[in-house]
Amino acid sequence: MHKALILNGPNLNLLGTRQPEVYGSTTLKMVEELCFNHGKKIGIDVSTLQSNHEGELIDAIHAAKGVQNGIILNAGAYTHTSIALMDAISSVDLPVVEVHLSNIHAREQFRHKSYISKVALGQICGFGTRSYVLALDALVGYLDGEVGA
Ligand code: CA2
Repeated sequence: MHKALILNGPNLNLLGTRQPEVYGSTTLKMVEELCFNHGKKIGIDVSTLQSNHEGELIDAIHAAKGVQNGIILNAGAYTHTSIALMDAISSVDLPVVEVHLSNIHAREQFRHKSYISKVALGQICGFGTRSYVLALDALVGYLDGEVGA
């Protein structure tokens, strides 16, 4: 059975409580449940972590090495700023699927740049909570060696 860490960054603990017009009304707990359930269906054991602290996210990426087979990462606003997170991903030999609820390319210019994309397997954005489900499918496809994944 594959193993994946779903890692969520700053402010994502507020999901479902504010700005529903941008991020929807599903809470982070509900998103995590969705991922546990979808993971069971497609053969991947899901663990979750959310942190508002860059260093904790980096520690979680380091700790995933040798334990997880991949990471689904929504780094929140650190996506657009954090060379440290990018370097952490490069330092562990793990496939990372970058996820965003919103379509960052259709939003403000400062959200168009992603440091995570430079070291990620790929990016999924704009599908709300479904972005996480699509990311799990993509990761399992990659781990199973599907052509094109
Ligand atoms: O669309 C995404 O998933 C983002 O990663 C969300 C980040 C944003 O900075 C990125 O540009 C795109 C923001 C997360 C804040 O989440 C909140 C959720 C509900 C209420 C307030 C903030």
